[in-house]
This record gives sequence, C-alpha cells and structure tokens, in this order.
Amino acid sequence: MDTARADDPLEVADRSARVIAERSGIAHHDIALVLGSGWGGAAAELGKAVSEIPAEEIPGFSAPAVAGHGGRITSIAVAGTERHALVLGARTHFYEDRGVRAVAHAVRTAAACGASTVVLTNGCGGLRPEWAPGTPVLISDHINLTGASPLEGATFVDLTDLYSTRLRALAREVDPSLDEGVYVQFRGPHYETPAEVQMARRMGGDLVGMSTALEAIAARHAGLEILGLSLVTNPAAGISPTPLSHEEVLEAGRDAAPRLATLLAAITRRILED
Ligand code: 8IG
Repeated sequence: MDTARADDPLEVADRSARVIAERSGIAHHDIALVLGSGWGGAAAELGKAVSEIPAEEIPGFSAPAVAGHGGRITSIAVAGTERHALVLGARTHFYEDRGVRAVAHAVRTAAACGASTVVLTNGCGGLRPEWAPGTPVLISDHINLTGASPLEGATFVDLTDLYSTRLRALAREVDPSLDEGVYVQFRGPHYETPAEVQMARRMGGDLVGMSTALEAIAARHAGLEILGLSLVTNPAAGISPTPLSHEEVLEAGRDAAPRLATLLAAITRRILED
C-alpha cells in the first residue's frame, strides 16, 4: 500500500466520498450542509432522506464528542428539485484535539462528493444585545483567534469574500430580516471571559464561537462556495448579567428549531435553483 497517499487528507476525503456514494446510492451531491449546535433538526424540511449513515462508519469521521451534536451523514433528495443535499451532522471541533485534519475532513468530503456549495451552521454567542437567543445571523466574515490553520505547508489561499456575497444575497431574498455579523472563532472549549468578549467586539466581532472559521478556510481551499449561518444561542459572556450554560444553548436550539428548519430548506432550494 502506498502510505504517502493513504496519509494525504484529500485522499482520505476521496475515500470517504466513495463510501458515501456506494452506501447512499447517490453518486453526486450538489450541496452540503454542516449542522452545528441548535441546527440538529434543521434539515427536516429539506426533503426525503434517502440514506443515513453513522459518521463513524465512514473513513475520517469519528463518533460525536458532545451531547447535542448529531453524528449522522444523511443524503436528502431536495423536494421540488432533482438535486441531492449531503447533511453532515458530524463536526469535529478544534478543541477536541484530534488535529486540524479531523476539523477539515467534513468539508473536504463534501467537496469530494461533488458539492459546489457548503452551508456551515453553528450555535454561538452573540455580542449584540438586540440578538435574543434563537436569532439566526448570516456570517459576513470571520476573525480566526485559534492560532491555527486547517491547511498544511505553504498553502496560500485568498480569503476575500470567504462568506460569499452572492449566497448571502440569496439568503436575504428568502428572509430579508436576516442580520449579518463577523464571527470570531476562539479555541474553546471554555467560553470567553467578559474581557475577551469586549476584545472581540473592539476587533469588529459580532459573534463568538468555536467551529466555523477553520472549516470555512478548508472549504475555500477545497473550492467550495460558502454560506455561514449562526444561531445566537446565548448572549456572549458579560453581554447579559446571567452566566452561560450548555443547557441554555440546547434550549435555545430546541425553541428555534421550527423556524430554522423552514429557513434552511428555503435557502437551500433558493441556492439550488440559482
Ligand atoms: I452554542 O458564547 C455557543 N458556542 N466561543 N462562545 C463561544 N462559543 C459558543 C458560545 C459562546 N455559545
């Protein structure tokens, strides 16, 4: 066996894509969605699930580390279209210490499955007091404070318009009330201190989270057009007087679920018909 090839992250993603194509019977997926905290049920209105595979049965994926984070890879025949969506309910966070290859694997697999677009969703803290828990926000740009990159070696990738202006406009056609904000990724897994939240705000941030920036970089490198959607599940530390809890995060997700499912289905259909 050629170990150099087996070790190449793009080769692993190709192997994952072949397993997904074989087991789902869908040779080509048109769009991929990565579902983060609070978005678990958000694919419900997309269409009919034609295949559901536990993530750990696909090369490069592992069982979910956090309660409330999905763990299945689903192929959906998008209602009213001839297209297929790949829904990735399995995300590896940088804070899990499985390395940046594990973080990037889902979006690399999406590209290898044929997708030209990826919708990255997350649950995050909000820096604007007017964003109540349960508010979805379009990501306009990011600040990566992890100190890491998902790319290896001298891989110079342009990140101008990383969160596609075109896709954001389509999303706002679907829901003109959607606000936009700059997503600041911290390493986690702890939440920020109030002082760190103020730092993020002065830097130009509107949202704080632990996932999407690194995935977006890897997705751009893989050639995907990116739409980023955050669900504000909690005011960031110090923005509201009450302390943060994972329970609050899960509850905001549950309450927002019906609206998110409708929104995500409508945006996905709009992207596919463009
Ligand atoms: I859900 O307040 C969720 N994820 N960094 N800060 C960070 N990540 C989060 C938060 C938050 N809420």
